[in-house]
Amino acid sequence: MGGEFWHDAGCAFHPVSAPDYLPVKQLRQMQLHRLQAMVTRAYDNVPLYRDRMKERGVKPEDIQSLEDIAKLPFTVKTDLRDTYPFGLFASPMNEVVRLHASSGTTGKPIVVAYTKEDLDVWANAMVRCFAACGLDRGDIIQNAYGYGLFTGGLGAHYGAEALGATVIPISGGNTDRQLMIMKDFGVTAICCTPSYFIHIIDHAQKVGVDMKALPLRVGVFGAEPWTEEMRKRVQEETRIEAYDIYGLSEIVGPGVGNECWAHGGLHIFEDHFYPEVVDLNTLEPVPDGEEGELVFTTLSKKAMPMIRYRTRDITSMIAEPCKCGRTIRRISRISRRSDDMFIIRGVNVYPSQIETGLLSVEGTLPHYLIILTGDMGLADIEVQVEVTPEIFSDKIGAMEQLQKKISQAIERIINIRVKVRLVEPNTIQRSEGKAKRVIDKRNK
Ligand code: DLL
Repeated sequence: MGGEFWHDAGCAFHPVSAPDYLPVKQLRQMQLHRLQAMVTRAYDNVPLYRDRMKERGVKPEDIQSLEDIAKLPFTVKTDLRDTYPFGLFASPMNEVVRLHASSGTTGKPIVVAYTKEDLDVWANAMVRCFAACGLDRGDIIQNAYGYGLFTGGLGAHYGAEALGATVIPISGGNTDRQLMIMKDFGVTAICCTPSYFIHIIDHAQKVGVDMKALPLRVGVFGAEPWTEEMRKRVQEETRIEAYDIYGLSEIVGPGVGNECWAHGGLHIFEDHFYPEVVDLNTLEPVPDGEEGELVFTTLSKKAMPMIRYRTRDITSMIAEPCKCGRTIRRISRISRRSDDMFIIRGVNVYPSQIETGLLSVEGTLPHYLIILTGDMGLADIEVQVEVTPEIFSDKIGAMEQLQKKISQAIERIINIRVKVRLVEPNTIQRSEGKAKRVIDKRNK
């Protein structure tokens, strides 16, 4: 990746990142103190937490070690819905300075709250993300995450400012203007969803902007799953080093974790967000290296503490120390959510597996849509894939061959045959934020 060089040159260390490198013993002590204070606060101020803890016969003073976290009840998304809008707040409204909400596909959104101190914690975590991406003062960061109720825009914005970089609050969309500003302002880093960046690359090709001629050198991509194959494509088409950033509204927004130059998983800013990985069925902790559901407990948040929040994201904890020297733990890249999964002829399938198969075939584009039809138990799956204009206008033979190759590549991964349909360029809807990859038309 070439990152090692400038790390050695000392550029990647930012003073705000000091907690990333704490001796582990000290880090654990800090986490325990913060956990105890947070649990007390949650118990005293949030009826849902108090009732759940009483049901389990746990009191705040029972938390004497980090392992005691297992005594605490889990929290799930429906708890936020059921207490809509402000039922999980632990601070009085006159201390809440910001609200965000996640759109959600059905019904009411979930609402999250921040005190002034919470915003500082968030900015701190985001500075550490940017520093891990090798960014600093002097960088010009184009922030194309959506501004508004979504946490991406403002989260990255205040982090970039706190870093001392120059931030361009462009938000998502208007790709022509994105490219113009990128070129004219000498942008060195872009923040957006990976799917939107792919769209930017496509558009640049169409309008004759040479991405490789731009000073753009870092991409901070997250808010949706993306694959190593996608990283390869992005890095081939541009001069960008692509970093994975992870987060979720319930915990803070972007900035819960980030890759460093070693690109070997995401470091979790665990002095603020305590991670556990639990078995999907038993909810018991799994050993390092084993996959399970990621669970977070916030350690510093005042307005809306989260106790053992079940993210639905699937990952594993990486036990080995990172080459970068950070002592905060890493999780493996999040390629899927437990609720993303669909079952086709008895086989569990995740959209990211389809992406991996598809992009392993040369000549494909990362524009695809998975369409599920039929009855729940006997569903059919069709993958629509956009092809380049050259291939599309070519003889039928080339199309057929490509179709077969893609179908075989996907089958090698998921062990079942899927129908692949090649579609004309620009027919699959582009996203400015999170891409929609699956259309579920199954009879329920
Ligand atoms: O997506 C916050 C965010 C903004 C993260 C910008 C990164 C960059 P939500 O809208 O609440 O918050 O969605 C959170 O998105 O539980 C994951 O399923 C997914 N997700 C976020 N980052 C990644 C990532 C923001 N790097 C949900 N890889 C999470 C895979 C991701 N999935």
